[in-house]
Amino acid sequence: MKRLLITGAAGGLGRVARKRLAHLAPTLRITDIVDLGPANANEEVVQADLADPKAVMDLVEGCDGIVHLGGISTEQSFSKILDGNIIGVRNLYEAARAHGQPRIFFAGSNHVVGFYRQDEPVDLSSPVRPDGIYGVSKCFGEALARFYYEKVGQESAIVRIGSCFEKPTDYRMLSTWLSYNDFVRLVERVFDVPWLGCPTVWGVSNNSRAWWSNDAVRYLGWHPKDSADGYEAEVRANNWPSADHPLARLQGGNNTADPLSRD
Ligand code: NAI
Ligand code: 15L
Repeated sequence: MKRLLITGAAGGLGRVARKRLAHLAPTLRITDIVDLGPANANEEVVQADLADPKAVMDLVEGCDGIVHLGGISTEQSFSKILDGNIIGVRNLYEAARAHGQPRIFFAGSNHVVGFYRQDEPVDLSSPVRPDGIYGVSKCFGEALARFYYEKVGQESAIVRIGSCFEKPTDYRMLSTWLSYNDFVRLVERVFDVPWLGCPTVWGVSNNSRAWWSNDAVRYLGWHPKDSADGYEAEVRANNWPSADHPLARLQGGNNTADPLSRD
């Protein structure tokens, strides 16, 4: 790979990607809607709105891999979600189509299935049950990725990320946590594997409380090494919900209780 594009590079995962994925290509092109500061030696820095089709065309030109982390990552107004997660994703896939179909790591979310109970088995054949407009927008992204695969052979990994933070900080994250190390290893596999196709991957570490299985994507050779288990005592001491709390009952946790977004 000669040039890797990282969108959302100013965000939580984008900062991890910027720092830890530089070995994947001699040049990183990093972008965000907000200022990213000065470029490092191996970087091209571009400030752009994903909702701007011309800007996204220019961003993707010359890239042979894309880690797509940009967009709205929480429940917010529909207009913001429309720009970042719907128009933005469509712009990205159109730009990829125009520029040689670089492989795409698409940051999807567990919130596409947020309304399942935590004791309900969920697999890749389970209907989506998004828990907010944010989750609905990630369903759109998944469907679009799949559509471009079926239609023009665009390869993408649709990664339903659980909770990718420094460490698990609540009861639910003991199931959903994805460590930064495992995230980095997954991105590496997505760009290393000879044939990717368009798999859906649960972005979750090796937590014994995890609800989801990645048996269907063993061919990726991704073996998450970290686990939330070691944090259980700390979480129990600080933040242990009652059994009827959304954090303990539903896969989407507190997002399921967010007010309905109306604008
Ligand atoms: P974040 O909110 O920290 O970063 C997202 C970045 O996208 C921000 O820097 C923001 O400025 C940028 N952005 C927003 N709208 C934009 C637009 N219209 N044009 C260009 N850039 C725009 O989110 P985080 O945690 O880094 O997540 C990265 C991706 O992974 C997001 O797509 C999120 O939905 C997804 N994800 C993250 C999870 C996590 O636990 N961190 C869990 C599930 C999914
Ligand atoms: C997500 O999709 C969000 O982007 C992140 O902020 C967390 O809420 C995460 O899911 C989670 O479910 O913990």
